[in-house]
Amino acid sequence: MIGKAMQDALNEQIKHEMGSMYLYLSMSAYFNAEGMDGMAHWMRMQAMEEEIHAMKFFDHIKDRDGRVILQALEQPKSEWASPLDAFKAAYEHEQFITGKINDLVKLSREENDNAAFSMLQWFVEEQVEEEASVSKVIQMLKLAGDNGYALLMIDKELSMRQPPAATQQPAEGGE
Ligand code: OFO
Repeated sequence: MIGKAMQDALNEQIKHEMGSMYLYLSMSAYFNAEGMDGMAHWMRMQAMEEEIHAMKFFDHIKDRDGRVILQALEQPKSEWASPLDAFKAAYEHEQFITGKINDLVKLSREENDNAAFSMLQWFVEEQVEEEASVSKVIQMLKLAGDNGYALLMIDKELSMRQPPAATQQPAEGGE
């Protein structure tokens, strides 16, 4: 069974992951409004990935006979100055989330919670990828600058992003 301190911390992390989902969905809506449908698609795929992250924490609590308590989400920002500004904000947000994952790893060590520690290693790796993928887009946007044609090329490339693989979970009790 999961301990109270870890349960509370993971419930908090569900909020952060759903907060990420909400933020990226808001960025997706912003890009749609700006006519950047490829960037909007990229952010929508990212939002789907964040929901999967939240559900990994949800299932970890559930599978260890803990209790999931969902928390209120804040209204995300809805406007950014430019595509670069939005992706920079996404990068900063991912650094914030990396800090939260590191805090959870620290707690798992303090609590001698090997199950949580093991589960969190996936997130440690994932955060490296999360930061790298946003950073790559920032680099491209910096190179493009105000060049409209280059921005449209980036938009086209980001429209190719595939949906996350783990979008299907087996039904409760089934395989
Ligand atoms: Fe869940 O990794 Fe981004 O926030």
